[in-house]
Amino acid sequence: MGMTRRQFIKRTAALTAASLVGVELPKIEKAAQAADVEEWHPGVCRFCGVGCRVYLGLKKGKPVAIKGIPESATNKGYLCMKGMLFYRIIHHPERLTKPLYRERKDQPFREISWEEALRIAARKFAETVVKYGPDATAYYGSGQALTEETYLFQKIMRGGLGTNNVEGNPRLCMASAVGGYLTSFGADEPIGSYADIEKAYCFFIIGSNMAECHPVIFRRVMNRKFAKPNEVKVINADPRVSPTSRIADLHLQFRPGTDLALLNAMAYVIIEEGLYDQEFIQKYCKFKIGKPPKDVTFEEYKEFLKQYTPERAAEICGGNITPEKIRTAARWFATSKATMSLWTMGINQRSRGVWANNLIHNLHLLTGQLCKPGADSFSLTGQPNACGGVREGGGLCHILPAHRPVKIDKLRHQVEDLWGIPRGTIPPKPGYHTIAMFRAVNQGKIKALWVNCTSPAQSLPNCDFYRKGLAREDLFLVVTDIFPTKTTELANLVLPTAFHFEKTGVYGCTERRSQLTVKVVDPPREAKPEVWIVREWALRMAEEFERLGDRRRAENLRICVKPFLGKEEGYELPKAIWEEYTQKLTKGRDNDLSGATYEVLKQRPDGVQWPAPTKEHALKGGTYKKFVRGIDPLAEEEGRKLGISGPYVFYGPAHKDHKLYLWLRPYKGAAEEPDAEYPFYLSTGRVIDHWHTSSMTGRIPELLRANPYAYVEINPKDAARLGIKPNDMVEIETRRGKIVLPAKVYEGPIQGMVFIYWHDMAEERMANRVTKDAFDPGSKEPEFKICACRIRKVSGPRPLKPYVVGHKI
Ligand SMILES: Nc1nc2c(c(=O)[nH]1)N[C@H]1C(S)=C(S)[C@@H](COP(=O)(O)OP(=O)(O)OC[C@H]3O[C@@H](n4cnc5c(=O)[nH]c(N)nc54)[C@H](O)[C@@H]3O)O[C@H]1N2
Ligand SMILES: Nc1nc2c(c(=O)[nH]1)N[C@H]1C(S)=C(S)[C@@H](COP(=O)(O)OP(=O)(O)OC[C@H]3O[C@@H](n4cnc5c(=O)[nH]c(N)nc54)[C@H](O)[C@@H]3O)O[C@H]1N2
Ligand code: SF4
Ligand SMILES: [Mo]
Repeated sequence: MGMTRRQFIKRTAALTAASLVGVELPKIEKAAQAADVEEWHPGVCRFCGVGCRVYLGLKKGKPVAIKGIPESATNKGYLCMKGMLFYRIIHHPERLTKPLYRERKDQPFREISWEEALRIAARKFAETVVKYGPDATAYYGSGQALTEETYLFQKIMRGGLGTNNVEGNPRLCMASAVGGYLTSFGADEPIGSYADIEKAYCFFIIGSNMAECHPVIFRRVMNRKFAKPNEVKVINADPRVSPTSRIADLHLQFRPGTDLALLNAMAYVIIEEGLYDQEFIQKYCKFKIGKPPKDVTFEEYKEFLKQYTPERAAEICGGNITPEKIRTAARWFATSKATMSLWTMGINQRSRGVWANNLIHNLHLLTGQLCKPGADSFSLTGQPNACGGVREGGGLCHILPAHRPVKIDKLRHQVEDLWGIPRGTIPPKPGYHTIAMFRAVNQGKIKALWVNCTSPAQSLPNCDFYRKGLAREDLFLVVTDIFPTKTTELANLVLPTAFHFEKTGVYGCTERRSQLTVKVVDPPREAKPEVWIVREWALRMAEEFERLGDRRRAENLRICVKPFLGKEEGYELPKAIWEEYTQKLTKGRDNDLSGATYEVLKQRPDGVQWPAPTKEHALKGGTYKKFVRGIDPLAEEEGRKLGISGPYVFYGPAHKDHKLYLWLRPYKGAAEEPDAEYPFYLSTGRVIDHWHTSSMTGRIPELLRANPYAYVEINPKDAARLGIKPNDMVEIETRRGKIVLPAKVYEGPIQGMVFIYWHDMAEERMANRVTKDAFDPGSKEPEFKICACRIRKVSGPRPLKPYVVGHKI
């Protein structure tokens, strides 16, 4: 018997909802069974920072399905559609499979051999160093590269060439979270784990659309809420109603950027109503202001907060914010048995991103909602390996591997000694941060740039401006990717790389967890793992430096690659790199992973959470909660050494006094606020089925179909005023440029704000052609979330052509 119409609607609704919250769709599960999978191989998902564990299913050696691993600590078997479908990328017909080269950017590419390609890259980089100095070269990498890849690239740039021009897209993403953790806790990365979700009683979700961007973790939050609907409270703070808001008991909707006032007002209420934890504050906290930081007293902090009474904050915030809502949020936060904050780009991608992070941490410090089960100030990481590879592996211009600031002599010398290169090789000055790096490209100061596993031509704010620099004829641009992109369009040399499961390596997800994915299929044709590419490039650079008379660099390069010579690239080479990084570099640091060898990671497929200083501790899974004695071996050791009593020891490397800092941070608006000329806030973000530039998800029909092109979300009141109806074409104009997209009219964004997703690769809809490249002065993270625009209805047909499939180089 067929379905009745009602049953059909119900089922369709259930499937749509399922896709939004990351439930395994029964249809796809059946497809996997129907595919007659012969072998299942464990690994981790290629996409977001949740770090779901997956099995890749092979039939006759070909990938045919992916399913979740039920006993996994991260995803408990659940996956979202992106996770289920990324096996399609493995043998995708549009993969790059041959090195491509052109001398000039106005020429067509021609296929060349690997030997030629490596020689050209080596010669161009070596000549640039000799002629213009090492800082005329740069590496720009990714939170999606494996840890082994980021580590080796930065080792060659720093130890071999002698430059700290090592950056990556986590600057666009996590830098403000890093800044927040370092200044508040003295140590990067969250204290707790996902396991806290099932123990939390209040979720404070701010500036995060978890339902679409961390769907499987959102599912765990949702399960927790539904299991105890009255006891567990969910607060969602976002200028936009998003799919995440659906489970909120309280939705706080305000003008973009004003959450700094909201957070201070919550602190005000917590103090005024006596909801703070005096003992926790006295024992563990200090109050700080300014730069350089000055100590202040609790009384001074109270005085400072008087500017942010709930009444005053409600005025600043606008939207649906009332003093009573602020009080309710503060009470729930402070009085719940355990409160967990979760945030992402709505907080980080702001010109006051670090401050916003500090203000969230403040609430946890005031209330002691930290370190106990279910309580944590937990930043969600976007990319699968932004934490493991870039934050920990030394992938930013100011940090060396294992959380060592470049400018601290002792730590820099440690790295030089461990690598066996002369002291003084790594310069003490940090390199260019991302925006500075691409500005330097525009100014012709960088002459040779290697872009790996990211597409800055599309993902940088104000990208038209930076594409001018990337297009310069005097810039030699190498791009390693698996597909043609907006960035390969501007390259001289395009090198095809192996994809996930076509190579071996580790991803470290949001909760300090490192998980190994072992190679199970060969890369297509001539595509190669990056670790092989870097090693071979470095060896040839050594020869070039020799030829150019720079013996010192030739020698340093040889020393840097020596431990990796002769190793087979599919497994032995990454293993040797991981061993060097963990055994030598992380040993004795707060992210000690020396117990987590490949053997251990294979025995513990769930991976290991650092600190894991011994094999024994690693085999137990590592550390679920940092700083807690009895759980964290480093807390135990530090506590004993320093004679600190009590349950917690805050040994964060950046705070020598073992204290946590509460910061006095005022409300400040965005770098570009709406005005008479550009009266709307423009914000940009994501949808569930696409990934960033959509170079990958745009090539998977099931994912593309739901969102074939970007649209602009407009509040119905604004739309009515401007005569805009659903699906009308709307021009968005900022001081940078114009794009045209179809309208989606609904009660999502607050009045006066429009929101677009930035995945679309079509020139006429590319979001970053209009965003602003203002950045946080502390973290240098760009303010993707806020700029000013004007909008108007324009005539013209809807775009019916999806944007990626068929995109050729
Ligand atoms: N499906 C999918 N998932 C992904 C990704 C993807 O591309 N696609 N990318 C991954 C990566 S790298 C990242 S960084 C994460 C991003 O994950 P999220 O940060 O959750 O996603 P976004 O859509 O960028 O922005 C989140 C929210 O910030 C809100 N926001 C805008 N301005 C403000 C403000 O002033 N204050 C507050 N409080 N909120 C504001 C927006 O309304 C939006 O709902 O997602 C990861 N997961
Ligand atoms: N307007 C706006 N812009 C934003 C943001 C926003 O919210 N709004 N968010 C920012 C954030 S948080 C982020 S993280 C960035 C992300 O921006 P990008 O990093 O530029 O975007 P991706 O599409 O993830 O790029 C990854 C590239 O790596 C390639 N690739 C995949 N697998 C491999 C591999 O194994 N090896 C190599 N070498 N390449 C591979 C893919 O084909 C793709 O081209 O964008 C930022 N840009
Ligand atoms: S939630 Fe993230 S890690 Fe999990 S399957 Fe989806 S994209 Fe992959
Ligand atoms: Mo990100």
